[in-house]
Amino acid sequence: MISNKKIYDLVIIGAGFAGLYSLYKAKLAKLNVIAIERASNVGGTWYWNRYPGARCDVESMQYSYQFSNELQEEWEWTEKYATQPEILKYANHVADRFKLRENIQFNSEIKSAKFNSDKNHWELINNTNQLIKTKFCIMATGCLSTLNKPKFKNIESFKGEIYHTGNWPHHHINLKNKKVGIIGTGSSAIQCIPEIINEVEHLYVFQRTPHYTVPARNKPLKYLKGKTKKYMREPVGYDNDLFIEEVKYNYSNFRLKAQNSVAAMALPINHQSALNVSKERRETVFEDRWNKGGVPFIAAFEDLNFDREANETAAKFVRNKIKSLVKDSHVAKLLTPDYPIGCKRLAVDSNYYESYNKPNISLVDLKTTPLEEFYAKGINTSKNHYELDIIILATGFDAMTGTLFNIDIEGKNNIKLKNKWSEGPKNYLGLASSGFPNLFTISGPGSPSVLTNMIVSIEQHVNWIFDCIEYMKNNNKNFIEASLKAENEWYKHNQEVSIDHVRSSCSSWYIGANIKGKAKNFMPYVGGYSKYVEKCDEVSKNNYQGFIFDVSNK
Ligand code: N01
Repeated sequence: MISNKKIYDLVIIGAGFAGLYSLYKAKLAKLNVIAIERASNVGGTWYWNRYPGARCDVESMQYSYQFSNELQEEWEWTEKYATQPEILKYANHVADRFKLRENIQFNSEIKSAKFNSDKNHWELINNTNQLIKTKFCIMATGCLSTLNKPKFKNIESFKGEIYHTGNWPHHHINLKNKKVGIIGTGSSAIQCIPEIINEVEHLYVFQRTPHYTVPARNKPLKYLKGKTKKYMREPVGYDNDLFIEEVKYNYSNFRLKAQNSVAAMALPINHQSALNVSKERRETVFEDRWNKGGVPFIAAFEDLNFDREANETAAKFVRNKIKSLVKDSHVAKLLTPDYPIGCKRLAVDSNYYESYNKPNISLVDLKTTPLEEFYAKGINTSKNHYELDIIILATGFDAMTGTLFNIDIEGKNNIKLKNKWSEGPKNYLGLASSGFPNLFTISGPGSPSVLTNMIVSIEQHVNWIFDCIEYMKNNNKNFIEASLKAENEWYKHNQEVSIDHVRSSCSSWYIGANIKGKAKNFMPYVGGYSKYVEKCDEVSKNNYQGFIFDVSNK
């Protein structure tokens, strides 16, 4: 399908949610477009992350596109939090409904993208050495799409099976009667452990740092299905009692609430300070949020993300919950984090802590007994040998920049993106980087991205990019890139807003701390989604202030 003769108007790299919507917009704009996808089908992160228990922790009624009213009216989610298979089915439905597949080249991985300054276009090369030329390039490559595979000593000597949660096989993995080890206790492991514990003979959880998690309280969604509607209530977000028809009836208002929020998500926010209420009141609020479930726990009080003392009240509440839920007090202690809650991304679970009360689970504390090496039959820590049939790496991702760096991206004057960003990802609004004309990143570092409901953020980015391309067409502009000044200021602002935020108060993938040798900078924009959108809109209204058009490409 790829043509190496023509020069495309646009090449989109990736066919996850960002790639699919970009493709939809490109076809609407009648651009000569192709999307290149390394997988054999659409879905991006939901194509790869098919480990047992994988599901989204943003409500399905919000974790879905809003660009097509018909689409959001006709699609029927079945659970409050959709499972990975259901989300993948949705991505496939979108691809079919809008006839997007005809413009996607599957099983094709872009290896390099170089700007040809003589010919003024991008030249991309894929894994089969095909050359693709294009005027514009959209990196819809995802933020969590390159695996973090730590170099464990002697890993190759292990004779059993090894799987990574982020690249789970498409076939069924039989865990019955198997001794299984799982390394890592982040969101992926927290979802996976309660699922596989019921199957395995024994599960060894190798934990370096405990993670905070709150119960999801997932449930099937309720449909009126022709039953008489008593009244149509206004959805706040994360309401447990609403019928789907009520949400759909009020969908535009509901979506507006997300648009005006910090995390692009409608959820109940309490504007009180945790420190300005009585201890009893505070506990009641936390208890209520804990019982309702999900990420609104961290919005129980307005200052949990900014004030360490306020944060500590929420952290203490969860620590007490761990103590009450996990029967073995030593295990409970090991599972208890000592850093601020919400620093590492708050996980949402179904029976995670309860899993540790089962007889066939052992928690291995890597802090006191470090993992030394793999061997033919399993894992050696400094204290024990663990004989295992299967090892699951739930060790996360080289987030936000990993996939961009895996592609050899070279802009004007032979500048490589990897070199330019060696001390941290510098760009303007997370959308474009100086020296890389007509190359856009979707939900890249420098944008709210992973701190928000990703689908809302993706749609906002894609809309902005296509408005920009339209503006360029109408104003006879051929090239756009961020100005160095604007990108330096944005980067500075990005770092400033993160300094006092709880998210930058511990070591996490947000700051690249999980990857050896990676620059330590807070990558996503933590200033809030609605403020960010205001800034993007202001920039476009002011003829793309901070961007420069048609400067020499040499
Ligand atoms: O990865 P993580 P994840 N030796 O990086 C440990 C999204 N997501 O895949 O904390 C031993 O959070 C590491 O330990 P430590 C979500 O945004 C969303 O779980 O570095 N252990 C940690 O425990 C999430 O934040 C959903 O000390 C090692 C774990 O591996 C992001 O994906 C569901 C190690 C990695 O945790 C990543 O989550 C799932 C080593 N050498 C994921 N290296 C939704 O619900 C790493 N670890 C939407």
